[in-house]
Amino acid sequence: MASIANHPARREQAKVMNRYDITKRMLGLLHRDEAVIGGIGYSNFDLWAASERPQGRRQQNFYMLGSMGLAVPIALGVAIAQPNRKTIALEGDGSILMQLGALATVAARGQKNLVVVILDNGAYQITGGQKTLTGLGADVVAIAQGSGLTQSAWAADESAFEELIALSLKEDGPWLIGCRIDTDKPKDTTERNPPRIKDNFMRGLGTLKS
Ligand SMILES: Cc1ncc(C[n+]2csc(CCOP(=O)(O)OP(=O)(O)O)c2C)c(N)n1
Repeated sequence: MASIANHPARREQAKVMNRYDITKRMLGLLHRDEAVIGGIGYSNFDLWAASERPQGRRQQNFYMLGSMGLAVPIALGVAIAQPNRKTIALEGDGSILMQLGALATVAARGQKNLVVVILDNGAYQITGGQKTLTGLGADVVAIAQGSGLTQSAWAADESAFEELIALSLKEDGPWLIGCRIDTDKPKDTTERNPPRIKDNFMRGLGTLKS
């Protein structure tokens, strides 16, 4: 039976995967108009690149262009406002390290419809590849577990990632899935138009009618 307990809790046990590939795999598993929040950095570039979906479903994506560490807080707000919609935050390791308190907040709320995916390349890649602390011993899954997010694990490989995403969409969260990724360039660049991103997202969630 699929269970979080079958997935590793330590970063060294996770295969280094490709951000675009796993983003595409994740989108392929969405089925009920889930909202996806892409954090600053290349997380949202590859979300943009991988989101050529039919029926305008790109509109259910939000792309954070300005500040680090906001994918989880924004996703939490969406999840609270629309409790019947699963909401996924895609966040880089550098960005989540700036906002660790958000993990304990999500845990304390027990936000059932929230899934956090950490894309850990050990670098602030978009600003030049400076090293982050995850390459020096910080383990975001261990930090998440210590913050009270008991349903946290590393994706050992691509098929384990798909299994974890499917599990997180089916069962109550909150969930946190750690993914080690390489430093390949993203496949596209997110459109730099924050008002349009915001309006499209609100239309996708049904909160803006025009
Ligand atoms: C509060 C804040 N500090 C610094 C920056 C500059 N900055 C933008 S993205 C980024 C790196 C993001 O790293 P990570 O989240 O690991 O994503 P990656 O670039 O590796 O995809 C930095 C330092 C910023 N936008 N906001």
